[in-house]
Amino acid sequence: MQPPVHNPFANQGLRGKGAPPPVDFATHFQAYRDRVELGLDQLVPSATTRPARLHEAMRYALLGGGKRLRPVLTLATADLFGGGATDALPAAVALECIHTYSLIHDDLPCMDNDDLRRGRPTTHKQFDEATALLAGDALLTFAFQLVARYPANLATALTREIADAAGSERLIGGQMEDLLAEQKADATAGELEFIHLNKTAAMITASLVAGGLCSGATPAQLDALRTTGRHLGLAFQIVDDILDATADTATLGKTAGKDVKAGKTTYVKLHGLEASRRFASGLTEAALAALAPLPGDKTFLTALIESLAVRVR
Ligand code: GRG
Repeated sequence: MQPPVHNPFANQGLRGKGAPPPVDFATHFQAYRDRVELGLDQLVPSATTRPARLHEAMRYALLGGGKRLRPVLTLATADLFGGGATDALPAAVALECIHTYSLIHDDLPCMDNDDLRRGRPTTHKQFDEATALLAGDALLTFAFQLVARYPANLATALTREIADAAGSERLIGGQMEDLLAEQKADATAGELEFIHLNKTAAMITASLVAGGLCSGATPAQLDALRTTGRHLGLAFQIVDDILDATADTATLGKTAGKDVKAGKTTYVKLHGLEASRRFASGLTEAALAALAPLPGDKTFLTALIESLAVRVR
């Protein structure tokens, strides 16, 4: 029998019915992040679970920093619809597990071959390639073990949404086209949009929709979340391209300037810095417009979406 969905946060005040206390954005964001960190720590198997080396590597990759954007989007969206009896935390943790698996695999020598992630050695540098590969596989699989603990209808809906986002036509498909695009001198704007919509926006969209599903959002509200995610995801990736071209490695916690060095087609290469900044700003506005008709207090989500357009890492 599956263990019930555990909620270690029942008395922390940021979930369930009732408006969150009127706190400033940074405090609110940190409170969500603290819930995510605790959820990751408690829900993911301990480092001593056999085989310890595998679980150590999973936890090394997961618990070593990161903005936690996707799980925070899930929790904040669930709260938008009033939270309720279902805890969105396991879904949020599942999304971070899949995101982290994709980072581990992206950093491998056969893909981006990177030494630095989240300000620390990449998982294959800290452990070894085979362990990193397996840790990524295990995180992807664990995400669905977590989702399977929800009641059947919700588990099915979450599985469909998250598996679609992470699958061969979205996250993995975007990564495949990204690798193929690297082999030619110039990708077109259309190819670039396909890559970013799938490699980046799909998981961001699934994070929003998962929060809506946990809180019983209607099909129309889920559609609004999908539109928000599409615009937000594209804006996020354009800002990522801008940061790769303009920020330094220490600030980013990952190798800066890689796209330029690899001659990779990015928004910055195709359109220039100024136009890229305008695109990111226009897409941020579009994300906010799609969010606007949804019920609930949107102060936090609005501020989060706005903050991503001006982020520095
Ligand atoms: C290997 C299937 C597979 C996919 C890899 C995640 C990814 C796809 C590639 C990493 C490179 C990249 C630029 C991806 C686009 C999405 C993105 C900007 C990821 C980084 O997300 P952040 O900034 O990272 O939220 P943190 O570390 O803060 O969680």
